[in-house]
Amino acid sequence: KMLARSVSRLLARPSTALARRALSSGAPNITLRYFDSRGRAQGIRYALKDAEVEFKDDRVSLQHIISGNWFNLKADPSISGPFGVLPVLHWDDFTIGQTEAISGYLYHKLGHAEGLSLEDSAMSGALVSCAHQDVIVMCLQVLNVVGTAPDLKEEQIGQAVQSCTVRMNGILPRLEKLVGGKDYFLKDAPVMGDFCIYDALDQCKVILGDNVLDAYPGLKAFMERMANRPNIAKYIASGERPLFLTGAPQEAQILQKIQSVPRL
Ligand SMILES: N[C@@H](CCC(=O)N[C@@H](CS)C(=O)NCC(=O)O)C(=O)O
Repeated sequence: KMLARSVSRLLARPSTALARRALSSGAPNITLRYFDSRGRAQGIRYALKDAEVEFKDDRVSLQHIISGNWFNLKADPSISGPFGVLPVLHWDDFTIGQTEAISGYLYHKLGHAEGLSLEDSAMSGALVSCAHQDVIVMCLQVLNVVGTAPDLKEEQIGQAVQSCTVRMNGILPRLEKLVGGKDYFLKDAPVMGDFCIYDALDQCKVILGDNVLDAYPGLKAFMERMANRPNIAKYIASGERPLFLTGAPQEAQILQKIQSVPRL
């Protein structure tokens, strides 16, 4: 009898402990840390904002980069995470670095996997990868090239823009086909892949101009649908979203240069 009682007490323990934890913990404590720019973090910010999840949008200011103090912050793993680079996500006691891993983690934490197969989840990961590796990194590179060589000739800037255009001409028809006539890429609500593609194409529009999606009606409708989601629209209208794509102090001038060169 005693054995039976202690077994049942033992079995009861986890559920009581879980219930207690659920009652006392309430909302998770979430911090997303990045620089004060869109860069690699904006798709993640959109996903959190869209889900109305409370989180601290901790942005390391441009001042820390200009003064060199970033290197002190970088040396502290509680700030720069396990890889010493940003973005970093803290979810309660768990800390994770690397954009795509953060995106994958949030895909599960925010319930995006609901109703989707393992294959769909792989596709969301592929969209996240395309957004960051193929589109955003390339956009940031154009800004870097033009920004770090101040006396670049107009023709060289034109070439950088042109090679970005050529790469995008390879990517956009594929994305158009993948979104097809659907509201979102994978289901009737956006998942991490949608948030990251939305941001990547938005960053691309800043570099190549608003008309870059003109030949792609499916993507154009997708972009509008994302921008009109109530929590995203509210977030953009609030002015809380970082103004710039990079941490470059002269980004406004760099963009002006890029926009003023004649297109090849
Ligand atoms: N593979 C990493 C790259 C992260 C990365 O390079 N982050 C940059 C900002 S976009 C950074 O932290 N730069 C500062 C440094 O390297 O010290 C990821 O995808 O998260």
